[in-house]
Amino acid sequence: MSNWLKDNISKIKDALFKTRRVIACYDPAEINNESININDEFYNDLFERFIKADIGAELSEEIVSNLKKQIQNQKIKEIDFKNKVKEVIKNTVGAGASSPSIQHDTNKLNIFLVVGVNGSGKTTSIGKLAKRFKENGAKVLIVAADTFRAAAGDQLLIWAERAGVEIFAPLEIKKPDAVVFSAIEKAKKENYNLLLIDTAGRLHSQTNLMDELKKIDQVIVKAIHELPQQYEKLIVLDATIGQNAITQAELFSKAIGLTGIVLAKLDSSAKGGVVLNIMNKLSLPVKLIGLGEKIDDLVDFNLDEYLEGFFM
Ligand SMILES: Nc1nc2c(ncn2[C@@H]2O[C@H](COP(=O)(O)OP(=O)(O)OP(=O)(O)O)[C@@H](O)[C@H]2O)c(=O)[nH]1
Ligand SMILES: [Mg+2]
Repeated sequence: MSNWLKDNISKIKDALFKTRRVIACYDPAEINNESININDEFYNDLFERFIKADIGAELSEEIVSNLKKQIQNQKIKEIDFKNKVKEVIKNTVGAGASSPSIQHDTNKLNIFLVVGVNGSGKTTSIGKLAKRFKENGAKVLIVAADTFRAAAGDQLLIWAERAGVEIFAPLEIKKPDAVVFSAIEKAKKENYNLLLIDTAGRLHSQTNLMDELKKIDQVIVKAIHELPQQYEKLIVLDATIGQNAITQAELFSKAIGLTGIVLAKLDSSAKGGVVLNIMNKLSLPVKLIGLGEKIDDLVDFNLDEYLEGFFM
């Protein structure tokens, strides 16, 4: 196993500590060769733990019922049981589990529009992405399209400085879609190849804000339709809110059509099972997970690594 992969898994394990404590029917600190007694009570308890971790009722039921079919013995070694659960989850979640990682194409203009409700982690995730893609050779421009809140630009500036990239935050332009239009013009002129667009933390119940978002989307589609381009519409969801994340993704998806999910704050959440629920319920890939507040705390989502951190 490469060092990079080892680092990743240990980060994910740390981040999923709280969720793991909810899930584990045994002492998570000890993986041992003891046998555990599998009976109906055990399965009921497991089901409740899945629910607490926000895997969702339907999916939890399906996983438990598939487990019952596969584990005939009353007694099974803990380690074998954990491996079985991982395998069953993987098979139950199925095709939605493959999440192509997020790339920037050096021969294209790459535009990542980042949306989500207040405080979900948009600005932080943009800072993290900026650093990562800069290191991969992209010419990155962070675009401050949250023109509603005065402090939003300051916070973005701090992240741009941390990542060592440029920021576009013209004070004279008041409309978010106009900021985005100008940013694309600037990108064309100055050969930026990755725009990371930060938007206001709009409450999905506020239709005027959703309308603003639609306008931004239209401006982008119009401005880039003849360019070689990659356009990603990413929603940042807060993993600590569990099930509500699904409703949010559905609403934003309806408004602008999303291409992927960034699940932030997995480290602060005891509801990390929501990843599985999201993959099962929405046909949207979880592309990235946020594992902390620091600039390197964002990794590509990989189901195997995640399940490793979830149970081990
Ligand atoms: N622990 C942890 N905290 C995070 C993560 N991502 C973001 N945060 C914290 O969540 C809070 C909100 O993050 P922001 O990036 O400001 O959220 P936002 O969506 O831009 O918020 P608005 O602009 O107000 O809508 C900050 O305190 C971040 O440090 C993460 O992956 N883990
Ligand atoms: Mg913000």
